[in-house]
Amino acid sequence: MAKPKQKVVITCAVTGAIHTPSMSPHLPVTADEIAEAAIGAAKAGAAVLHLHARDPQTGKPSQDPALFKPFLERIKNETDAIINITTGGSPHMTVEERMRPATTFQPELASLNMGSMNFGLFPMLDRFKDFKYDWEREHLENSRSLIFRNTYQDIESILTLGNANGTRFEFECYDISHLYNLAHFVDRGLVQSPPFIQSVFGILGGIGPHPEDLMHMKRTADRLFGNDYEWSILGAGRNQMPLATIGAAMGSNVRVGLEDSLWIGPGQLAESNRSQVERIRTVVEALNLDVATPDEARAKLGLKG
Ligand code: KMH
Ligand code: ZN
Repeated sequence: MAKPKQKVVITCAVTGAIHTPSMSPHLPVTADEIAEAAIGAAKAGAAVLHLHARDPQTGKPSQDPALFKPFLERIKNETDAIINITTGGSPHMTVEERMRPATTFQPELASLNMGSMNFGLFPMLDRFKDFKYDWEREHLENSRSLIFRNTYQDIESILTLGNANGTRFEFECYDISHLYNLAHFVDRGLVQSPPFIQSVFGILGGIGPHPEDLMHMKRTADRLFGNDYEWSILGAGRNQMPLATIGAAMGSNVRVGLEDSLWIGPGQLAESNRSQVERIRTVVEALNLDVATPDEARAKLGLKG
């Protein structure tokens, strides 16, 4: 009998807190723009929508729940996609600030960053020179001296919040040590199986984007978690599509979206989140794999629904 085809969960990270409005006219900023981008991504095949909010006037990242509410309502009304709310916010924010929207809305899924690290955004200053708002340049410049703080206590606070609310996690692992941190929390019984591991490649401060880096992450995850984890690949910037393609061919789920890359091809800005979802969907189907529906993704990730 033919083996059932693997169902690949596509996550779309719609706007994030890394890129700034002057970098691309296509980056969603207002609640309507975020809702439309998310709904378009879901229609194209994204089962999971990873969501941040921004100040509608300046595009500055914000964790104010009042800014999440209008787009969450629209997305819930118009799609069946899984809502994944950030607890990473921006590396410039305190952990208390970062937890506010997940505390308020108790989503099915929330991100959880698995270690403290340098988070170097300043190399983008080589490419982007003209900024409409002062905060955009400061956001990149200040990354020379900030730590993206995720202490054991911070991680435990977010895990405790999720466990109380039935929220499960997209465990963002930017380096090998983050997998060991996750294994530590699994051993302590604070993480339910299977953990959904979002392995992040190509952020300055984390593991690089070479295929050998991807292999090392996978081998380490296999050794620590056996078959009992769901793996997903996130490549930053130009690494997005190549690494998602390698990962999908090796059995991973994939994440795309303008949070992680503004591009659809060399030197070519993506005009929408949807276009990146469509591109990776084509790749997944060309690999003779199926794209998971939201309900199939819920079953794979063990979500509350
Ligand atoms: N921008 C990604 C590399 C979060 O929201 O928790 C990391 C991220 C963090 O998605
Ligand atoms: Zn994010």
